[in-house]
Amino acid sequence: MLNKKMEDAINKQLNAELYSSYLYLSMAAFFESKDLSGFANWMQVQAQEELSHAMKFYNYLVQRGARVTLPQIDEPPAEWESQVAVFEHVFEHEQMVTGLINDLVDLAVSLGDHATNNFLQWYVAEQVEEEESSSGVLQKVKLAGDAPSGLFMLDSELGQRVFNPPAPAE
Ligand code: OFO
Repeated sequence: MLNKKMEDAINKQLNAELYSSYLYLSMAAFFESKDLSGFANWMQVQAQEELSHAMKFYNYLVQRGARVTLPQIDEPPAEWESQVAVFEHVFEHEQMVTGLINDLVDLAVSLGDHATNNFLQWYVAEQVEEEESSSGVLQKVKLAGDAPSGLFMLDSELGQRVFNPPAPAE
């Protein structure tokens, strides 16, 4: 049985993961409007990943006999000044999410909830990857600048990304 504070905090994080998915889908739509379909593909995959992060929290709550709650998801922004501005936003957002995950771990530790602490370690590792991949793309987007050849090549590269769902046991 989960402590009520832990249950509420995980439900809040489930909502934050759904917001992340919504944010990245909005970024995908933004890139579609700029005819950058590879950039849009990268964001669509990112949105799918976030949905899978949300579902892991959903399934954990169910597994622990807790109640899933689904409050409203905030509306994400729809416009950015440039490609660089979008990826700066992604990197900042992921750093913020890392902070949220760390806060959840702190709560689990303070409650002596070893099972939830163990479950959250997947997210701790995932956030290292999330920050690495978003800062990696940010650097490339900065390098490409507004040069059409650089943008074209990067768009092709980002168009290759595919969604790999986490294994059910993960
Ligand atoms: Fe769920 O990791 Fe990004 O936000």
